[in-house]
Parts: sequence; C-alpha cells; structure tokens
Amino acid sequence: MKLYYAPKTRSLRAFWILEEAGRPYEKEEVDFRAGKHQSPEYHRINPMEKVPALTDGEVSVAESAAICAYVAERCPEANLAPAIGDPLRGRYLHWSFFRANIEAAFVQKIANVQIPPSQAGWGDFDRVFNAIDEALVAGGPWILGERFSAADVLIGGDLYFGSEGMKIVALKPASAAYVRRCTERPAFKRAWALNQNETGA
Ligand SMILES: N[C@@H](CCC(=O)N[C@@H](CS)C(=O)NCC(=O)O)C(=O)O
Repeated sequence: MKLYYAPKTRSLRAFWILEEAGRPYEKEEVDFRAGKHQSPEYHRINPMEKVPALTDGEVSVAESAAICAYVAERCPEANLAPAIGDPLRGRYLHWSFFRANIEAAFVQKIANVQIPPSQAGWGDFDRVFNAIDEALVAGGPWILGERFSAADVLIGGDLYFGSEGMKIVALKPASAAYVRRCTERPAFKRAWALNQNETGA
C-alpha cells in the first residue's frame, strides 16, 4: 500500500490506521505548493484532488473514512474491524459512517449556519457530540466498548481535530478522556509525527 499525503492535514487519520495495521507501507508527499494534487496522475488517484489517498496495486481509495475501512479489511490480522456476522459489526458501521455528521457539525459551527435540526441530517452541533459522549459513558473505553477499531480512528481523530486542533468543540469529560486515550496510543503518536513530517524519513 502507498499513502499519498500532505503534512499537517487530514492525512493524520490515514497514517494512524496504517500504523495501527502494522504492515509496511510506502508514503509519498503530494506537494500542494507545486500543484501536485492537481496533476493528471494524482487526479486519477483522487478526482477530488485532495489528500489523503491510498493505492494498493490497481486499487485507489480516497476519503479518509474509506481508507480506514479499506486498511482494516486489508489487514485482518490487526483486528481493526468486527467481521461480517459479528454482532458488533452494526455499531462499527454506525460509528464509521457517523463521522460525516461530525464534519457537518464543524462546518455548521464555523459558518454559523442555522438549519432546523429536523431537516439537517446531523441534527445539530450539540446532538452530534452528545450522542458520542453518551456512547462513551455507557461503555468505553472505545466507541465499541472494550474493542478498539477503525471507527475509533475516525471518531477519535475527529474529536481530536475539533477540540485540540480547531478548538471548536468543548468536550464533556468522557469524550475528553477518550481523546486522551486515543492520542496516547503508540500508533497515534507515530502517525502524528509522520503527519507533521517530523521524522524526515
Ligand atoms: N473528505 C476528505 C477531505 C480531505 C481534505 O479536505 N483534504 C484537504 C487537506 S486536510 C486537501 O487535500 N486540501 C487540498 C485541496 O482541496 O486543494 C477526507 O476525509 O479525506
């Protein structure tokens, strides 16, 4: 697998899932300043011309949530996704797809957009973060309970981004403790350094 990334971006989640998976992978920086993301070669990999994106032989996957799901299934030995038929699979899919609500809630907050909660797919800002907090209070330490999964890379990554990074959400205690648990994981620490381009590798 090869990860296309740019420093200090949403590439963090892709690095994180790859570091959790534990298989060797290549990485290639997409130089925004040189317009590499708009090159015909990169456009074929991700028509949105954004990072992260992942290739694996003839396969191309973009969108960080899809990359997390792909890597989890590509590396079953890392146990990052409940298998089809596992009762946890439903909740795993629920939280993996739920992350789209988080991004929408962030945009709503930043742009100060008022939409009736019954018409907004994500409800509203507070409902999104309360739902996550409620799940963690009911049964942590991870979003599926005892089991860490690719859904934590997505939910934990977004909560980290919104609280520590963008500072647009003040997390309740259970969610704040969850973000701390996520960021204390060795794979997260390696991913964070890689996403900062700190390793020089
Ligand atoms: N929905 C995408 C968002 C990716 C995204 O917005 N990436 C930004 C960096 S954080 C980017 O590549 N921006 C460059 C551009 O749009 O020109 C994902 O989750 O992967």
